[in-house]
Parts: sequence; structure tokens; C-alpha cells
Amino acid sequence: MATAKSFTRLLLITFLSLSFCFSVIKAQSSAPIVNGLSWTFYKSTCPKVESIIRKQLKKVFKKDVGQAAGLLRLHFHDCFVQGCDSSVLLDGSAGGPSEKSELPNLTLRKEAFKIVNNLREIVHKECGRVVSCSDIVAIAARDSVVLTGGPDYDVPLGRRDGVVFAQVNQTFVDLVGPDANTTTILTKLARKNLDATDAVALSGAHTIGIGHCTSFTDRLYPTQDPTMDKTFANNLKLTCPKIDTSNITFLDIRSPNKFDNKYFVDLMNRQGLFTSDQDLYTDKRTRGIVTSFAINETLFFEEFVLSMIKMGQLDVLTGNQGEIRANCSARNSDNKYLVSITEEENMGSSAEMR
Ligand code: HEM
Ligand SMILES: *[C@@H]1O[C@H](CO)[C@@H](O)[C@H](O)[C@H]1NC(C)=O
Ligand SMILES: *[C@@H]1O[C@H](CO)[C@@H](O)[C@H](O)[C@H]1NC(C)=O
Ligand SMILES: *[C@@H]1O[C@H](CO)[C@@H](O)[C@H](O)[C@H]1NC(C)=O
Ligand SMILES: *[C@@H]1O[C@H](CO)[C@@H](O)[C@H](O)[C@H]1NC(C)=O
Ligand SMILES: *[C@@H]1O[C@H](CO)[C@@H](O)[C@H](O)[C@H]1NC(C)=O
Ligand SMILES: CC(=O)N[C@H]1CO[C@H](CO)[C@@H](O)[C@@H]1O
Repeated sequence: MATAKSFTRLLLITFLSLSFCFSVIKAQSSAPIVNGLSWTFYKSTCPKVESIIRKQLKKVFKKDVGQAAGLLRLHFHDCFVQGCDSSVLLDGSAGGPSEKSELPNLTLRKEAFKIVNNLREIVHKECGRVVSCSDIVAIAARDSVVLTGGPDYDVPLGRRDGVVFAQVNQTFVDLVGPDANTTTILTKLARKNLDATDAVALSGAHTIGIGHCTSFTDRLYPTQDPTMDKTFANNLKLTCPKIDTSNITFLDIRSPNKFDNKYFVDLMNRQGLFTSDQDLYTDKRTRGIVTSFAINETLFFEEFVLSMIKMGQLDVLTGNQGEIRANCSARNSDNKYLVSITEEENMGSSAEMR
């Protein structure tokens, strides 16, 4: 017995020092964290949440690595429109227009929504309805980065899910279009307290994933964008013979499925896909940052992690704000299956139920 006990203690010490090492290696420990979020939020209520999600996503990406890009982008769209509150996940039909049914989100991958709901189901089966959809999206975005070769980092947790639909057209106000120049990007990101370094680092997410012809053919027809490499342009014209072709192409031609700094090398070679990408190299204010990331991947990874942690905390709901959705696609008040779940969980406090 005693040996078993001291062995356990040894394991515990080893584990503690290991996790200490990790928190040193992961450079974000100094990142500022919003009131109400915590690095250890589910430590007692759902300690396995992150390992469950990591394991499940490994399986998903093994089948289709492209889903990683879809999940990473989903987190960005969630956070930029009305905060990281999963309003992006709501089906529009229940209570009004949702972000999902608005134009800039048309190209969000449908599978990404399914993957998140599936993760929620697995996590809630393990721990009950304690983990928010918003946290699942944030963890899934981090894992998408890690599992495609990018930096690992801790995600502050404790977000709650919103009960308010995003305003009609809010996506146009908050999100940036692919035709945006650096001035527009910097202006829109400044509203979210994100600076030029954040703008360039976050755009580095385009190191994975795809874009539709309609997002960039304005750079090919009727006149070719002079900041685009000619061979690159000719190849894009084969993929997109007309301005409205519904074809797709990779965002980062050098290593389309690997999270690395090659996106910035693309930009230095005038092979950025969108105006919003290429202009970061054309514009003097951001050119130096692009170059520094192209030269030094470690620097890009460090800045990307800091910017993701910032972005991941935009206008979050915490404490008793919002709710923990039982279905990521619907608010609990619109969820016709929820009554029985609520009864199970809140036995005795049925007064609040409708
Ligand atoms: C700076 C402003 C940004 C603009 C203008 C922009 C624009 C776009 C556009 C137009 C697409 C392709 C849509 C399509 O045609 O299918 C796209 C894809 C993508 N974006 Fe961005 N984006 C921006 C920032 C970000 C940020 C901050 C992230 C994440 C941190 C991100 C992650 C992605 C990913 C991963 C994809 C690929 C999605 C997929 O393969 O399904 N983007 N972006
Ligand atoms: C939303 O914005 C688009 C593009 O700016 C515009 O065409 C549309 O009329 C707007 N819809 C509403 C309901 O404001
Ligand atoms: C950037 O885009 C905005 C909006 O389209 C435009 O008003 C502005 O002149 C552009 N700035 C530059 C430097 O091209
Ligand atoms: C789609 O792009 C591929 C190359 O990426 C090209 O071979 C194909 O012809 C394109 N399809 C259409 C319908 O334009
Ligand atoms: C790359 O960036 C890292 C992180 O900021 C820094 O420690 C390192 O010295 C840089 N490497 C070079 C070769 O400049
Ligand atoms: C989740 O909510 C959506 C939108 O209301 C609904 O279509 C779907 O069937 C629900 N899923 C489950 C498992 O209840
Ligand atoms: C206008 C339009 O095509 N809206 C679509 C947006 O995306 C949702 C699903 O993701 C579709 O149901 C809408 O029809």
C-alpha cells in the first residue's frame, strides 16, 4: 500500500513538473485573460474535455484534413460578430436571422457545424451539460492549428453561449471581405482592439484551407491585379475560367494543409490569393511584419498564439450570462427536446420551466 501511495505521489510530482514545463514552453502564460475566464475552468467539472476533443478531431482530420481550416475559420467568425458566444452556430429559423444565413458566412463549411455539435454530444455525454459550445469552438480551433503542424497553446475557458441572435447585416459591419485593403483591415480590427501585428498574424491562418473563385476573381477579370504574380494568375485562370465559377483553390500554394509560415512566403512572392492577403505585403505599415514572419516561423507562431488568445476573448459572456446550450444550433428556450433534460438536471427547481 505504502509503495503504491509513494508511487502515486511520484507520478503526481512528475505530472506536475511536466505540466509546469509545458506551461513554460507554451509562451502564452503571460497573455492577459478576461475576467470570468480561466485556464483551468473545467478542472473539476469536466477534466477530460480537452483530451476528448483532441482525440475526436484527430479522427476527423485523418479522414479530411480540410475540416481543420473550416473549424479555425468558424471560431474567427464567431468571435468577430457579437463576440465568441456561438451566435454563429444558431440556425436562423428559430428566432430570427443568424450570422450563418448571412452572405460572408455562405462559405463556412457545413461540416464544421456538424463537427461542433458532435463534439458537444460526446463531451456532454461524459460530463453533462457543463461545457459551452463557444468553448468547444475555441478548443477545436486551437486543435485545428496543432493537428496541422502549428503551435500548441492553452485556451482560456469559461465562455457562455449567447441567447441573442446577431443583428441582420452585422457580419458586414464586423467581418472583412476578401477585397478589403490593409486600411480597411486595420480599421475594422482596431475596433476589436487588435493591432497591425494581430492583423498580420491572424491572417496567417490562411496557411491552411481553401477559397472559392468568387472570393478573388475580381483580381483576374476584367483586368489583372498588377500585384499578382503572372504565372500564379494564369494558373488561377485555369481554375476559375470565369468571374463566377464555383470552383475552389488552396489559400497557401506552398503547403496547403500544413500550418506553417509559408503563407507569408507566398505574399513575398505575390502569390497571396485575396486582395486582403496580398495588400498586407504591398502596404508599408504591414510589409515588415509579413517579412519578419516569413523569415522566422517561431516569431509567427508566438504572435499567432497571442493574437488567437486575444481574439478568442472578444466580448465573451461569462459567469451567469447566457447559457450552456444543449444543442449548439438552438437556444435552450427554442429547443423543444430540452424540457426533459432540464427536468433531469434541475430536479426540484421546475418553477423556471415553461
Ligand atoms: C483579415 C481579414 C480576413 C479576411 C478578409 C478573410 C477572408 C477569407 C475568405 C474570403 C475566405 C475564403 C472563403 C471562400 O471563398 O470559401 C477565408 C477562408 C479562411 N479563413 Fe479567412 N479572412 C480573414 C481573417 C481570418 C482569420 C482571423 C482567420 C482565423 C484566425 C481566418 C481563417 C480562415 C481559414 C482557416 C480559411 C479557410 C476555410 C476553409 O478552408 O474552409 N481568416 N477567409
Ligand atoms: C444587408 O447588406 C446588404 C449589402 O450591404 C444589402 O444589400 C442588404 O439590403 C442589407 N439588408 C438589410 C436587411 O439591411
Ligand atoms: C482602401 O479601401 C477603402 C474602401 O474601399 C478606400 O476608400 C480606400 O481609398 C482604400 N485605400 C487605399 C490606400 O487603397
Ligand atoms: C476547377 O479547377 C481545376 C484545377 O484546379 C480545373 O482543372 C477545372 O477545370 C476547374 N473546373 C471548372 C468547372 O472550372
Ligand atoms: C525568431 O523569433 C524568436 C521569437 O521571437 C526569437 O527568439 C529568435 O531569436 C528569432 N530568430 C532569429 C534568427 O531572429
Ligand atoms: C438542434 O437544433 C436544430 C435547430 O433547431 C434542430 O434542427 C436539430 O434537430 C436539433 N438537434 C437535436 C439533436 O435536437
Ligand atoms: C442567401 C443564402 O444562400 N443563404 C444560405 C446561407 O447558408 C445557409 C446554411 O449555411 C443556407 O441555408 C442559406 O440558404
